Amino acid sequence: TNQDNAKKLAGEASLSHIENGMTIGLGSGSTVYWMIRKLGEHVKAGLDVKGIPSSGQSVAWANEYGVPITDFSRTQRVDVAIDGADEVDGQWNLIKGGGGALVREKIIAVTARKFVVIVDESKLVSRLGDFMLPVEILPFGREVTAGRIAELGGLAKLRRNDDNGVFISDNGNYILDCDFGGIQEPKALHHQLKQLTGVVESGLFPGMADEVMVGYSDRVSVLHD
Ligand code: DER
Repeated sequence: TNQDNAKKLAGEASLSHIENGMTIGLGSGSTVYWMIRKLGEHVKAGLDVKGIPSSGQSVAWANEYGVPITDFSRTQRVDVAIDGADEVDGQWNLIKGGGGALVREKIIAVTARKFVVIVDESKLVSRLGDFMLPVEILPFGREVTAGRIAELGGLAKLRRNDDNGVFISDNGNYILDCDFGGIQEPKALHHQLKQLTGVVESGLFPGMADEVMVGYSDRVSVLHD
């Protein structure tokens, strides 16, 4: 489809940020898929890079396409992190977490010297919030944590997986998908959420993207750098 092609174009274009010897933060999701797949081709052609994966999914793709993986016990330097997003607003604030990997994605993104976001055009919004806001929380006391989020104006729904069991993140936590309506002040809301006892991390990535590469059906444009 056009959207798949747009994701492929954006994913592959992001390799322009990758040089020999780099450690790459590997994000998660179907746009990152195309980046990892293309990166594997460059590794086969001799490129020397290592990836730090943000999810089991990105580990699997790195293995499938031949991208060597490393971890923070071996290096604490991430030259560039490349990841997708669910929404990008006009100030390049993001909502992430649709794939449930937001905590590790954010640890990688805040560590990286450069954070590059790859999206298809459908992710561009004038205001964040049409997409639910994923918030990772500790399982203990989830009901009272959801109550504290409700006091901030977010209607929280416990994420379940396909067989209706409770979704468990790679970190052993739960995810609440929260409906705050439109989010005018993403940075402020993120900090309010982070203060709540029981909240691990929010899917708001305010002002973190160094570059946003947007795929359209026939081209890629760099919206911010
Ligand atoms: O879960 C995430 O944050 C992913 O990056 C996700 O938001 C991107 O999804 P997509 O590339 O499959 O659209």
